[in-house]
Amino acid sequence: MKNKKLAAGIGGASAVAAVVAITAGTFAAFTDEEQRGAVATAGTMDLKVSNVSNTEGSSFDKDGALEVGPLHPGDSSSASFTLTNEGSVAGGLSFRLEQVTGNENELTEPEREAGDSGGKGKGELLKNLRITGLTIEDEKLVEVDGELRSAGTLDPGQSQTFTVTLTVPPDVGSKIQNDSAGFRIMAELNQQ
Ligand SMILES: [Ca+2]
Ligand SMILES: [Ca+2]
Repeated sequence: MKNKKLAAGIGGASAVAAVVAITAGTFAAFTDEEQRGAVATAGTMDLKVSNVSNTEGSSFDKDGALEVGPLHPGDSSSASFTLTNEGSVAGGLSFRLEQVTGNENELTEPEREAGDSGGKGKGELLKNLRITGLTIEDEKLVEVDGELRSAGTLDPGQSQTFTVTLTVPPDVGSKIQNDSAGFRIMAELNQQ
């Protein structure tokens, strides 16, 4: 009886989960430490990332950060990837954007003419960049930083492809010209 109670307590406090950062092919999707818990209860949780691709204006670096820019006003760039539940039980999928950063980079002449003074700011792209996808519908990137977004259920063996699109509003002007922004997409599968 005692053991049963203990097991239930552990299950409630830390559900079994698999967490991965989306990264590009050659670097392979690295799996978070949290997957250690994968055998804690009946069934396993395993989340695989594949088919990672980007359109012009964005790329995944080796640390799993999606780097965006340079982009023109009105431009957009997309990244796609496929997630597969390779575990033995269904899981609730959710996404979280982490380590959202921006860079001014080297100030160009048009940026200067548009009134950009450079300095140690984070650049104007980060402030203006909008994101759609992963259950986010055209919101400012900085406003969804760190939020956990639920994306439904993934059954064992099931694959689903996701696309995230970053858009620069057409009216931002030249201040964003040489700026870049980046963030990590974390995908999490939790036993339900
Ligand atoms: Ca600036
Ligand atoms: Ca700038």
